[in-house]
Amino acid sequence: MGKRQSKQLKQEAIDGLLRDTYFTEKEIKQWHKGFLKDCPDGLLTEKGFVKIYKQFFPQGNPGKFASLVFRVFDENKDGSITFEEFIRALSITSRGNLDEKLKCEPFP
Ligand SMILES: [Ca+2]
Repeated sequence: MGKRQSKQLKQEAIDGLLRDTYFTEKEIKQWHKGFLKDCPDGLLTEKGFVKIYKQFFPQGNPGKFASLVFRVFDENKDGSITFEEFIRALSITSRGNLDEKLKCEPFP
């Protein structure tokens, strides 16, 4: 058993994300809450990612595309996506229509 990592989002992590993305602090915290709900370990696997991605893009069959996007999200190529990697990628891929998505509450 490894040592238990804090699931709390550190203020410095939030500050970094505020700098690198267009999300507000409130949005980041909201996403973090939803992220931990789907990924209690704080790490998103490819399988979990495909599941979330399908919630975003329910039309069509995004399975294969999601796998591709997962590799882009996984910046350091360690096979899992951290919350910070997730938010950075989300900021890039969903720019422009995030408002609508947030209104739909992607993590009910
Ligand atoms: Ca990673």
